[in-house]
Amino acid sequence: MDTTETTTSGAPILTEEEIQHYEQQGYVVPKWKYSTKSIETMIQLVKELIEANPDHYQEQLVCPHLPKGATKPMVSERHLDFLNLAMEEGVKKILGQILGPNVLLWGSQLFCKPPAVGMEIPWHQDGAYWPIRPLANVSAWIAIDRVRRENACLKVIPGSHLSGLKPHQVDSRKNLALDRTVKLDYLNKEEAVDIELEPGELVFFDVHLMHGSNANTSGERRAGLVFRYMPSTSLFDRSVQDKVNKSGHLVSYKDRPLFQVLGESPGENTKIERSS
Ligand SMILES: O=C(O)CCC(=O)C(=O)O
Repeated sequence: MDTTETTTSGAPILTEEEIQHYEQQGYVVPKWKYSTKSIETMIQLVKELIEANPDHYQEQLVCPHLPKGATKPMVSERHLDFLNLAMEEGVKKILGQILGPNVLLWGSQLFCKPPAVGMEIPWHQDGAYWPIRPLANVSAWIAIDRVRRENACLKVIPGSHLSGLKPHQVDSRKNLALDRTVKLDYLNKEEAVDIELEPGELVFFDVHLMHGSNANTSGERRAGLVFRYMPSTSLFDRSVQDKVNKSGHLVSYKDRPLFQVLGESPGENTKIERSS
Protein backbone atom coordinates (compact mmCIF):
# COMPACT_ATOMS: atom_id res chain seq x y z
CA MET A 1 0.00 0.00 0.00
CA ASP A 2 1.14 3.51 -0.81
CA THR A 3 1.45 5.02 2.65
CA THR A 4 1.29 8.61 1.40
CA GLU A 5 -2.04 8.07 -0.36
CA THR A 6 -4.65 10.17 1.38
CA THR A 7 -8.34 9.49 1.27
CA THR A 8 -10.41 11.98 -0.68
CA SER A 9 -13.84 10.57 -0.03
CA GLY A 10 -16.21 11.69 2.68
CA ALA A 11 -15.18 14.39 5.10
CA PRO A 12 -13.67 17.76 4.16
CA ILE A 13 -9.88 17.86 4.24
CA LEU A 14 -9.06 21.19 5.86
CA THR A 15 -9.88 21.55 9.53
CA GLU A 16 -11.54 24.71 10.87
CA GLU A 17 -8.11 25.78 12.19
CA GLU A 18 -6.52 25.34 8.78
CA ILE A 19 -9.26 27.35 7.10
CA GLN A 20 -8.80 30.07 9.71
CA HIS A 21 -5.04 29.97 9.12
CA TYR A 22 -5.65 30.52 5.40
CA GLU A 23 -7.99 33.40 6.07
CA GLN A 24 -5.81 35.12 8.67
CA GLN A 25 -2.31 34.35 7.39
CA GLY A 26 -3.07 34.11 3.66
CA TYR A 27 -1.72 30.59 3.21
CA VAL A 28 -2.05 27.05 4.45
CA VAL A 29 -0.02 23.85 4.16
CA PRO A 30 -2.65 21.12 4.45
CA LYS A 31 -2.07 17.64 5.78
CA TRP A 32 -3.19 16.31 2.41
CA LYS A 33 -0.36 15.74 -0.03
CA TYR A 34 0.18 14.13 -3.40
CA SER A 35 0.78 10.37 -3.46
CA THR A 36 4.17 8.80 -4.15
CA LYS A 37 2.85 7.83 -7.58
CA SER A 38 1.91 11.42 -8.40
CA ILE A 39 5.31 12.64 -7.20
CA GLU A 40 7.02 10.16 -9.52
CA THR A 41 4.83 11.42 -12.37
CA MET A 42 5.76 15.02 -11.58
CA ILE A 43 9.49 14.23 -11.52
CA GLN A 44 9.21 12.57 -14.92
CA LEU A 45 7.09 15.41 -16.35
CA VAL A 46 9.63 17.99 -15.23
CA LYS A 47 12.45 16.00 -16.81
CA GLU A 48 10.62 15.68 -20.13
CA LEU A 49 9.47 19.31 -20.17
CA ILE A 50 12.96 20.63 -19.55
CA GLU A 51 14.51 18.32 -22.15
CA ALA A 52 11.89 19.31 -24.74
CA ASN A 53 12.46 23.04 -24.15
CA PRO A 54 16.20 23.64 -23.82
CA ASP A 55 15.86 27.33 -24.82
CA HIS A 56 13.65 28.13 -21.84
CA TYR A 57 14.78 29.16 -18.41
CA GLN A 58 13.64 26.37 -16.13
CA GLU A 59 12.04 28.92 -13.77
CA GLN A 60 9.86 30.27 -16.56
CA LEU A 61 7.96 27.35 -18.07
CA VAL A 62 4.51 28.93 -18.20
CA CYS A 63 1.31 26.86 -18.51
CA PRO A 64 2.65 23.33 -19.02
CA HIS A 65 -0.99 22.18 -18.80
CA LEU A 66 -1.47 23.60 -22.31
CA PRO A 67 0.02 21.85 -25.38
CA LYS A 68 2.10 24.89 -26.36
CA GLY A 69 2.33 26.53 -22.95
CA ALA A 70 1.86 30.30 -22.80
CA THR A 71 3.95 33.49 -23.17
CA LYS A 72 7.17 31.96 -24.60
CA PRO A 73 5.75 29.07 -26.67
CA MET A 74 6.98 25.64 -25.67
CA VAL A 75 6.29 21.98 -26.28
CA SER A 76 4.28 20.28 -23.55
CA GLU A 77 3.37 16.91 -24.96
CA ARG A 78 2.13 15.65 -21.62
CA HIS A 79 -0.06 18.66 -20.90
CA LEU A 80 -2.96 16.37 -20.01
CA ASP A 81 -0.90 14.80 -17.25
CA PHE A 82 -0.27 18.27 -15.84
CA LEU A 83 -3.99 18.93 -16.07
CA ASN A 84 -4.79 15.74 -14.19
CA LEU A 85 -2.47 16.82 -11.38
CA ALA A 86 -4.37 20.10 -11.15
CA MET A 87 -7.64 18.20 -10.82
CA GLU A 88 -6.72 15.65 -8.14
CA GLU A 89 -9.59 14.99 -5.77
CA GLY A 90 -7.75 16.20 -2.67
CA VAL A 91 -6.91 19.51 -4.33
CA LYS A 92 -10.49 19.94 -5.53
CA LYS A 93 -11.83 19.39 -2.04
CA ILE A 94 -9.47 21.94 -0.54
CA LEU A 95 -10.30 24.46 -3.26
CA GLY A 96 -13.98 23.94 -2.55
CA GLN A 97 -13.32 24.77 1.09
CA ILE A 98 -11.26 27.88 0.33
CA LEU A 99 -12.75 29.26 -2.88
CA GLY A 100 -16.29 27.91 -2.84
CA PRO A 101 -18.22 25.64 -5.17
CA ASN A 102 -17.35 27.19 -8.57
CA VAL A 103 -13.69 27.04 -9.51
CA LEU A 104 -11.73 27.43 -12.75
CA LEU A 105 -8.10 26.60 -13.54
CA TRP A 106 -6.60 29.37 -15.66
CA GLY A 107 -2.80 29.14 -15.24
CA SER A 108 0.20 27.14 -14.14
CA GLN A 109 3.97 27.45 -14.05
CA LEU A 110 6.96 25.28 -13.38
CA PHE A 111 9.48 27.10 -11.19
CA CYS A 112 12.48 24.81 -11.38
CA LYS A 113 15.63 26.31 -9.89
CA PRO A 114 18.68 24.37 -10.96
CA PRO A 115 21.49 23.89 -8.43
CA ALA A 116 23.95 26.80 -8.05
CA VAL A 117 22.35 29.09 -10.66
CA GLY A 118 18.61 29.04 -9.82
CA MET A 119 17.13 32.50 -10.17
CA GLU A 120 15.80 34.71 -7.39
CA ILE A 121 12.11 35.58 -7.44
CA PRO A 122 11.81 39.01 -5.84
CA TRP A 123 9.16 39.82 -3.24
CA HIS A 124 5.85 40.43 -4.96
CA GLN A 125 2.12 40.00 -4.86
CA ASP A 126 0.50 38.14 -7.72
CA GLY A 127 -2.26 39.49 -9.79
CA ALA A 128 -1.57 43.16 -10.37
CA TYR A 129 -1.79 42.41 -14.10
CA TRP A 130 -3.94 39.32 -14.03
CA PRO A 131 -7.22 39.68 -15.94
CA ILE A 132 -9.52 38.55 -13.13
CA ARG A 133 -12.31 40.91 -12.07
CA PRO A 134 -12.85 41.12 -9.16
CA LEU A 135 -9.34 39.87 -8.47
CA ALA A 136 -9.52 36.53 -6.66
CA ASN A 137 -7.16 33.57 -6.95
CA VAL A 138 -5.73 30.70 -5.00
CA SER A 139 -2.35 29.34 -6.04
CA ALA A 140 -1.45 25.75 -5.17
CA TRP A 141 2.37 25.51 -5.09
CA ILE A 142 3.53 21.89 -5.06
CA ALA A 143 7.01 20.82 -3.98
CA ILE A 144 8.44 18.34 -6.46
CA ASP A 145 11.83 18.23 -4.76
CA ARG A 146 12.51 18.53 -1.05
CA VAL A 147 12.51 22.29 -0.50
CA ARG A 148 14.37 23.96 2.32
CA ARG A 149 15.71 27.45 3.04
CA GLU A 150 19.08 26.21 1.69
CA ASN A 151 17.73 25.44 -1.79
CA ALA A 152 15.56 28.55 -1.94
CA CYS A 153 12.12 27.53 -0.72
CA LEU A 154 9.15 29.83 -1.12
CA LYS A 155 8.98 32.61 1.50
CA VAL A 156 5.83 34.43 2.51
CA ILE A 157 4.84 37.38 4.71
CA PRO A 158 1.96 36.05 6.84
CA GLY A 159 -1.07 38.31 6.90
CA SER A 160 0.21 40.55 4.11
CA HIS A 161 -2.81 39.64 1.97
CA LEU A 162 -5.14 41.53 4.29
CA SER A 163 -4.26 45.02 3.13
CA GLY A 164 -4.66 44.53 -0.62
CA LEU A 165 -2.31 45.20 -3.53
CA LYS A 166 0.70 47.37 -2.78
CA PRO A 167 2.68 49.44 -5.32
CA HIS A 168 5.31 47.51 -7.25
CA GLN A 169 8.32 48.75 -9.19
CA VAL A 170 10.60 47.42 -11.88
CA ASP A 171 13.51 45.40 -10.52
CA SER A 172 16.22 45.48 -13.14
CA ARG A 173 18.80 43.31 -11.36
CA LYS A 174 20.12 40.43 -13.45
CA ASN A 175 19.11 36.78 -12.96
CA LEU A 176 15.62 37.39 -11.67
CA ALA A 177 12.74 35.21 -12.76
CA LEU A 178 10.40 38.20 -12.40
CA ASP A 179 11.12 41.85 -13.15
CA ARG A 180 8.74 43.50 -10.66
CA THR A 181 8.95 43.76 -6.92
CA VAL A 182 6.88 45.31 -4.17
CA LYS A 183 8.17 48.76 -3.13
CA LEU A 184 10.47 48.46 -0.11
CA ASP A 185 8.33 50.77 2.08
CA TYR A 186 5.60 48.14 2.03
CA LEU A 187 7.80 45.15 2.83
CA ASN A 188 8.71 43.87 6.27
CA LYS A 189 11.23 41.13 5.57
CA GLU A 190 11.68 40.34 9.29
CA GLU A 191 8.21 38.80 9.25
CA ALA A 192 9.04 36.37 6.46
CA VAL A 193 8.33 32.67 6.95
CA ASP A 194 10.06 29.89 5.01
CA ILE A 195 7.73 27.31 3.50
CA GLU A 196 9.81 24.16 3.76
CA LEU A 197 8.13 21.14 2.18
CA GLU A 198 8.70 17.50 1.36
CA PRO A 199 8.03 16.27 -2.18
CA GLY A 200 4.29 16.12 -2.79
CA GLU A 201 3.43 18.60 -0.05
CA LEU A 202 1.88 21.85 -1.15
CA VAL A 203 0.97 25.32 0.02
CA PHE A 204 -2.20 27.15 -0.96
CA PHE A 205 -1.87 30.93 -0.96
CA ASP A 206 -3.98 33.99 -1.61
CA VAL A 207 -3.50 36.29 -4.58
CA HIS A 208 -2.59 39.21 -2.30
CA LEU A 209 0.02 37.39 -0.19
CA MET A 210 3.55 38.81 -0.50
CA HIS A 211 5.96 36.07 -1.46
CA GLY A 212 9.26 35.38 -3.20
CA SER A 213 12.31 33.15 -3.03
CA ASN A 214 16.09 33.48 -2.96
CA ALA A 215 18.50 32.48 -5.66
CA ASN A 216 19.39 28.81 -5.41
CA THR A 217 23.09 28.72 -4.71
CA SER A 218 22.97 25.26 -3.15
CA GLY A 219 23.91 21.96 -4.76
CA GLU A 220 20.29 20.76 -4.71
CA ARG A 221 17.68 21.47 -7.38
CA ARG A 222 14.46 23.13 -6.23
CA ALA A 223 11.49 22.35 -8.43
CA GLY A 224 7.98 23.59 -7.66
CA LEU A 225 4.85 23.48 -9.78
CA VAL A 226 2.08 26.00 -9.27
CA PHE A 227 -1.53 25.88 -10.42
CA ARG A 228 -3.71 28.99 -10.43
CA TYR A 229 -7.40 28.77 -9.63
CA MET A 230 -10.10 31.47 -9.66
CA PRO A 231 -13.74 31.45 -8.64
CA SER A 232 -15.95 31.42 -11.71
CA THR A 233 -17.98 34.19 -10.10
CA SER A 234 -15.11 36.49 -11.18
CA LEU A 235 -14.69 37.40 -14.83
CA PHE A 236 -11.63 36.34 -16.82
CA ASP A 237 -11.32 39.59 -18.73
CA ARG A 238 -10.19 38.86 -22.28
CA SER A 239 -10.32 42.52 -23.25
CA VAL A 240 -7.11 43.20 -21.31
CA GLN A 241 -4.47 44.67 -23.64
CA ASP A 242 -1.78 42.21 -24.80
CA LYS A 243 1.72 43.20 -23.77
CA VAL A 244 5.26 42.23 -24.64
CA ASN A 245 7.34 41.30 -21.61
CA LYS A 246 10.96 42.27 -21.01
CA SER A 247 12.16 39.11 -22.76
CA GLY A 248 10.15 40.05 -25.86
CA HIS A 249 7.34 37.48 -25.47
CA LEU A 250 3.67 38.20 -25.89
CA VAL A 251 1.58 38.04 -22.74
CA SER A 252 -1.97 37.56 -23.97
CA TYR A 253 -5.10 36.31 -22.27
CA LYS A 254 -7.40 36.55 -25.30
CA ASP A 255 -7.36 32.84 -26.12
CA ARG A 256 -6.31 31.34 -22.79
CA PRO A 257 -8.41 28.20 -22.18
CA LEU A 258 -10.10 27.92 -18.80
CA PHE A 259 -10.88 24.57 -17.22
CA GLN A 260 -13.82 23.91 -14.96
CA VAL A 261 -12.48 22.35 -11.77
CA LEU A 262 -15.60 22.55 -9.61
CA GLY A 263 -19.22 23.50 -10.17
CA GLU A 264 -20.52 25.63 -13.00
CA SER A 265 -19.56 28.84 -14.70
CA PRO A 266 -22.13 31.63 -14.43
CA GLY A 267 -21.67 32.20 -18.17
CA GLU A 268 -19.45 35.25 -18.50
CA ASN A 269 -16.27 33.17 -18.72
CA THR A 270 -16.17 32.01 -22.30
CA LYS A 271 -13.93 29.27 -23.75
CA ILE A 272 -14.23 26.89 -20.86
CA GLU A 273 -12.80 23.45 -21.54
CA ARG A 274 -13.87 20.29 -19.85
CA SER A 275 -10.91 18.28 -18.67
CA SER A 276 -12.65 14.94 -19.15
O1 LIG B 1 8.56 29.35 -6.94
C1 LIG B 1 8.81 30.40 -6.36
O2 LIG B 1 9.78 30.53 -5.64
C2 LIG B 1 7.90 31.60 -6.54
C3 LIG B 1 6.55 31.22 -7.01
C4 LIG B 1 5.67 32.39 -7.28
O3 LIG B 1 6.08 33.53 -7.27
C5 LIG B 1 4.27 32.16 -7.55
O4 LIG B 1 3.84 31.00 -7.60
O5 LIG B 1 3.52 33.13 -7.73
